[in-house]
Amino acid sequence: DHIGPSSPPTHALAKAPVATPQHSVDAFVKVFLQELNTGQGVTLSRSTVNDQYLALARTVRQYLMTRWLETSRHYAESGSKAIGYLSAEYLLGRQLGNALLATDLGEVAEEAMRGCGLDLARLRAQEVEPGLGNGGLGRLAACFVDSLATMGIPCIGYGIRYEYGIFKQSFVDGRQVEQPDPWLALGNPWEFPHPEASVQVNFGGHTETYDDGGVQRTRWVPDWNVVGVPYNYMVPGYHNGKVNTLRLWSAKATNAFDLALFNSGDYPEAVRAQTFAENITKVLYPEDSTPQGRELRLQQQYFFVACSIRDFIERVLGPDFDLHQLPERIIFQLNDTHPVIAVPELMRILVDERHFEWDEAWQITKQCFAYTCHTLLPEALEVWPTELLGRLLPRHLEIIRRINADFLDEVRASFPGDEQRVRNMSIISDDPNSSVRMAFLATVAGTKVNGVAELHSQLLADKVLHDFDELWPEKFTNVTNGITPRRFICLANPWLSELISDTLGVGWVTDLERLAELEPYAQDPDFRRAFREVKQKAKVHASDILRARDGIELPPGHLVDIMIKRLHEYKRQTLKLLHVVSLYEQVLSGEITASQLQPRTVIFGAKAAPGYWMAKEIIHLINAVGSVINTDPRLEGRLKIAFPANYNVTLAERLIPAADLSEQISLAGLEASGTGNMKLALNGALTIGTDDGANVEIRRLVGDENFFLFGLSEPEVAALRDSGYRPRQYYESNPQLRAALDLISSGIFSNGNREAFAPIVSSLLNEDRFMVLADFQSYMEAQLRVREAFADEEEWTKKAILNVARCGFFSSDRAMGDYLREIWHASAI
Ligand code: F58
Repeated sequence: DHIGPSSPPTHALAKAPVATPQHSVDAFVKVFLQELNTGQGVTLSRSTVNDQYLALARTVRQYLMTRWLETSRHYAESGSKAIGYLSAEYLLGRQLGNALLATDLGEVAEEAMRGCGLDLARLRAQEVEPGLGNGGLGRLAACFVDSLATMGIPCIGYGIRYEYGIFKQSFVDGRQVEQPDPWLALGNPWEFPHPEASVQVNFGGHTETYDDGGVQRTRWVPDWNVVGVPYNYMVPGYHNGKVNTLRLWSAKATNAFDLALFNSGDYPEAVRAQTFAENITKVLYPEDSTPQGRELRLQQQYFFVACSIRDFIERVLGPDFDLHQLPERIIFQLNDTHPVIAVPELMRILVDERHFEWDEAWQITKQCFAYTCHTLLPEALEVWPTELLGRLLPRHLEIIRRINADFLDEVRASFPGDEQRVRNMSIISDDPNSSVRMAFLATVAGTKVNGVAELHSQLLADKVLHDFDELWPEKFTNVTNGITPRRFICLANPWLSELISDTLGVGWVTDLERLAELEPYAQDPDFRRAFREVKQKAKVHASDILRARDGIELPPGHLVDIMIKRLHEYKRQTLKLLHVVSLYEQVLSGEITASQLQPRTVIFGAKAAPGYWMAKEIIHLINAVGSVINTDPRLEGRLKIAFPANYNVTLAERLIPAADLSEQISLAGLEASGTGNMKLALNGALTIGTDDGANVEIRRLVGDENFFLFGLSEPEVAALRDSGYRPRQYYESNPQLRAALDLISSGIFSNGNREAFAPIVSSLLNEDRFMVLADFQSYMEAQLRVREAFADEEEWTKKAILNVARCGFFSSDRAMGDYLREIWHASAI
């Protein structure tokens, strides 16, 4: 079998796939009308926009189909090493535009639709984006599979087909309200279910030993199971005729499971069983950064990983494949710890099912995994209670115990007598309750462990996984994240793309370092004017979108200041807000006049985890401040807050090109990388940021003079924490800060209710875990530098152009190149 959409045909005539339709308007119209008539069962005149969108999507799909089949056949024949990207999240964004871009059908489709009396943009707007991820981690996975397809690397992305993606956010009285995201409700033309390739997944029960012709073996006797149905998605490469596969698993009840109950006459119970099974892939957990140790989540993790490994071994490689050679054919990249249960699963298959010796199985397994860590927050490191693991996956817990025992022997051999170290490094911890530390298991099993930006990788090796770095320094490496220029420049910013292509030719799209050739144009007044026109068009477009979507007006001529990311205290949306409140307070108190304000609109986009109370309070405060300052005539319309609800990939694509200023203001040492920072810089926004995550590398590349640095450095944060941080000191000694906080406490943003935001203020004054108050002064000063720089239009444009020209490094193509060389040891075929 092979890595691809279907099994190979046996009939000779069926060997070659059908031909791709012609790349012409007429051919496109023909396929479109056919899809409308025979696919949707309607005529053009009676069709709805949804009919038209679905037929259009299926039309574009036809142009990819042959390439998909060909790609998978080519990979299978080459027998080369593939990447199995294991990720519980893929935050894909809309598919249609990307497929049109990859196939270069944009203009053909536009004309074809016009010929049918339809508007392509309107049909594109009909697509509901697959929001199968929370934030950066899920979006990174989507960028990576895009790059691998574009580079012609054999890769299967494995994940979960959640029936409900990340919740829809709305605001009621300024507060976040969550609604389910039924993204599949109107039909999904981008997926191909393959129920015939379903996989059974077991849970629960116990283990037993038995005698197998004189050999003592262990087997798992599970007590319930579900079926995983694969849904294949196309991952089109850009203009290269390659289409890779993303395989997402959906849970269904097994027949045996409900039939037994059905026969017993208990029909409702049988249906309940089905619901129970299908619950596993029902919904994406909306927690970012702080995973909750919920049983269903562990079920999801094991479910998709068991399906994926079984699929690769039995369907891609086939039943005759000698698993001794497994490391030559696959490397599974663990996107954070969520898929780490794959490690004991592969051991179980090798030892219990294929009867490998333990040591040999371990040698093989260790070569098949590598681990990427995406956090530094201690509370974000996943741990599973052994009680839960043992109940759900008893055999896996036994295997983990044995891996741990062998590993601790190795630690003792390297550090004799150091039992404290042994306890610190144990995969199974007893503090406070017996639990499995998944990051440790991943580190022990992985050939490599990487962080996602230089600073983050450094801190991982020095702090979070320091003992492991001492034992195996060669395991630790860095791969700085990247973003796909196809979606985040070509699709999101057609105006900038055109300017770049007119200047450099089109090669930059797959070779982003070529943006460096733009550097001399920063000195060219004509180019700068053209560059400003690009920004202006993007602002007008964003403003049209915000008006239609949210009824928000973006005043023309404003500095567009953007903070888009999940709402989390460590990311410090409150620091941004204190800046706005302080400017307002300075006008109210007469310290400055409104006319001294640089006209500016601050755009926030952020979802809070539904259970994260403080994050939701902060959303409420942002909206409350917005509704007061946006209507206070004393500000003369020169300071605005825009907070469109339901920030998602689609909205990101609209906002990013319009940004002048990119807010990357996390407390140093806590943002692993950030990727929004890269998208914004590549679209010509200047960054105001701390020395954190990939900001460090952005600043080094663009130069200090083109970046607004502020705040404590990571070592300064650590020192301040050690010396005993007292936030109230800053409040007491900084009048501007005090006035801003007092204004919030005054009730002005809450109809006189002085208690409304007391929890936020008191948390800042009394604890301030993320040192907002310590960085306030430095942030205000950096914003003054922004104001000054923005006033000089020509100089600002130069800086913006240099940001674009110097950020080619942040392509996910480069990141994939790094993984291939340093971790995967695989290449294009
Ligand atoms: C993010 N992590 C990091 N986690 O915060 C960000 O700095 C980094 O750029 C990005 O990964 C890509 O490396 C992140 O998005 C999650 O969303 C997890 C979801 C599941 C629960 C735990 C957090």
